Amino acid sequence: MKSACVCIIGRPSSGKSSFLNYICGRKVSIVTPVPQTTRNRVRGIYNSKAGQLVFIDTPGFHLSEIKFNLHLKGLVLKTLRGSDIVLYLIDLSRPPGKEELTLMELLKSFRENLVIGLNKIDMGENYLEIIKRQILIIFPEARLHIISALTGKGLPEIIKEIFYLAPEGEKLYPEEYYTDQAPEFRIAEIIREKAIIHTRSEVPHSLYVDLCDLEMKDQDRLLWVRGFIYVERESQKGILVGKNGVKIKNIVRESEEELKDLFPYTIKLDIRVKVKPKWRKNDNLLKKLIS
Ligand SMILES: Nc1nc2c(ncn2[C@@H]2O[C@H](COP(=O)(O)OP(=O)(O)O)[C@@H](O)[C@H]2O)c(=O)[nH]1
Ligand SMILES: [Mg+2]
Repeated sequence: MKSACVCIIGRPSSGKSSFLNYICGRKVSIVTPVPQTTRNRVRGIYNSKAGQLVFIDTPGFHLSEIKFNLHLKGLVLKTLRGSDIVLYLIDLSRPPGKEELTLMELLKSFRENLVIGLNKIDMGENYLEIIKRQILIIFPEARLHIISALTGKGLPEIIKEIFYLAPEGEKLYPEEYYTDQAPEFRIAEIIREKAIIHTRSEVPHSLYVDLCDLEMKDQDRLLWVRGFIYVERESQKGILVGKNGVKIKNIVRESEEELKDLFPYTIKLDIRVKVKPKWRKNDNLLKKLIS
């Protein structure tokens, strides 16, 4: 029996959360077209006859000195150090650039336990050769896999490779688990995903969701949830609420719809939008949100 903690690392939008969801067969980590969506270490659990892999999704590795991003980067480094295996995902649809090279340098010291996934092959091979060449300079014996987290191509092979590297060990979680996240966190994340999908430019990064009240009713058939979406400015609140409250209503409706698939009980949401100026500069709040 094998068991390992696998840290998924890569630039923003390389497909880390998509990979995790495909492997777990369910949405464990939210996915949007907006880079820098993942703010936490989200664990997804994969069980098979060979053993158990606990994948840890991380925020995208992004070069930036903004306080918010420094918190995210700190979290990535901490997760890397605590893992048995590193799964490094590279986006094949974009040229590698400076950020990718910095990341490769950083991963040098993890080369013994590194598996590399060249993701989004379904979008074409434009950068495949350039990226391969660059990897082979830094990691001459790289364990390379060409994959698609969208179609599932190459995923059985990469899982096999990860098991090959995994140490012998007992399962860390019961077999029926596919994530270790509390319902409250998962509900807040689904709401955040819908809010991000419905807004653009600076709004997605300026919002966070805080649930203040969860109450089980109807003999465990209905969970009633009250909470807030916080933004930084009045103008952003206006965008999220929409004309006659249409947008926030849609966000709530779509969230409730998706939550049906994730929980065995119905979830009713009562969500208001509130302004909290400059929350992204508040260290204590960042520590709570980015963990
Ligand atoms: N075509 C294609 N799109 C993908 C693939 N993997 C991820 N994406 C898309 O890339 C975007 C970012 O994905 P996400 O998983 O959130 O990336 P993360 O920031 O690394 O977690 C989303 O729009 C995904 O649907 C893939 O294999 N093929
Ligand atoms: Mg992500």
